[in-house]
Amino acid sequence: MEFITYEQEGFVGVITINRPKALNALNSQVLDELNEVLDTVDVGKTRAIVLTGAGEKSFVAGADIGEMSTLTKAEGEAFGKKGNDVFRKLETLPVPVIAAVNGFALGGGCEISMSCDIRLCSDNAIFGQPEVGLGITPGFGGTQRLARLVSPGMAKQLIYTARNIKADEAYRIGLVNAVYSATLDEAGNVTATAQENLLAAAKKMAAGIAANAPIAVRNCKKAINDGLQTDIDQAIVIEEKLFGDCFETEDQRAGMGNFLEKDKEKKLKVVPFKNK
Ligand code: DAK
Repeated sequence: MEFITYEQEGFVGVITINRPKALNALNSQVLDELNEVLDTVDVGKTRAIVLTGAGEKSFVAGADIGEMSTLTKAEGEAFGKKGNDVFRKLETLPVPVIAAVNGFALGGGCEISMSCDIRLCSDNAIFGQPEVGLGITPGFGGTQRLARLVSPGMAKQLIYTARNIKADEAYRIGLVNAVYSATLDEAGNVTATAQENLLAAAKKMAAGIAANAPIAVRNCKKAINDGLQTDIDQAIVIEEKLFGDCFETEDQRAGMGNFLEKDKEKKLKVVPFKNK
């Protein structure tokens, strides 16, 4: 692949979008490669994924404006579908995905981060949906996911004004869960950059998720995602079913057994993670 790298670090997969010439903007090839890499993730061996962009300046600077500029109506719809299909695949992947947002997350960049389960960012991150300034609407789910993630009023403000926001404001409105800065020594020298701290934190969080029962984590993701699409009565039924399914796993027996035996040494992470 030319623009996507995938590394497996234990139970954690790291996907990096690497198209430095265009600040990691999403063209058709990047979307195709992302689609392919998501298809090859071994969800038996991978319990959490970190998605990031290469370089310190940009996570993803949007959909590729050059490629979009000449699209016809039909081609525009096809491009939108290509992106939406990949983003939906990411959103419904059976393992949690953490977006480590390093720098610009504009348009499609903000949208891909919103398809992930959790967003962390470096203090130079800039979020925004600049599409109306380009004469288009957000086309990779931005109108839908931003309104669900923050509030309809705040989403409308950001989308209608096309105003970019910095990391601290993204944190304030709940778009990101945490912001990471560089670490300095006493003399003021940088000992770890914001991006290094961000990636370390994202991988640590992913490893923490990976240490829990994977089927239970997977079921939680499905319960939250599916439940949010429906009314509370149906949502509770979705949860009941997925909760019940956990009682057919070794993890549930071992996890509760360890607690009842007061066996603190035998943490859940050392038991085999699989269905009965
Ligand atoms: N597309 C293509 N190239 C891009 C790009 C992008 N989105 N963003 C940056 N680049 C390229 C620049 O053209 C430049 O290339 P060269 O000139 O060096 O060849 C290189 O990356 C470095 O960028 P700059 O020189 O501009 O760097 P600066 O530091 O000065 O500025 C910036 C960084 C991120 C503020 C600026 O590059 C910028 O404003 N970029 C565009 C950001 C943007 O507007 N992104 C949103 C795109 S709209 C739909 C489907 C999808 C979408 C909508 C509808 N349907 C089919 C319905 C999605 C829309 C979007 O994402």
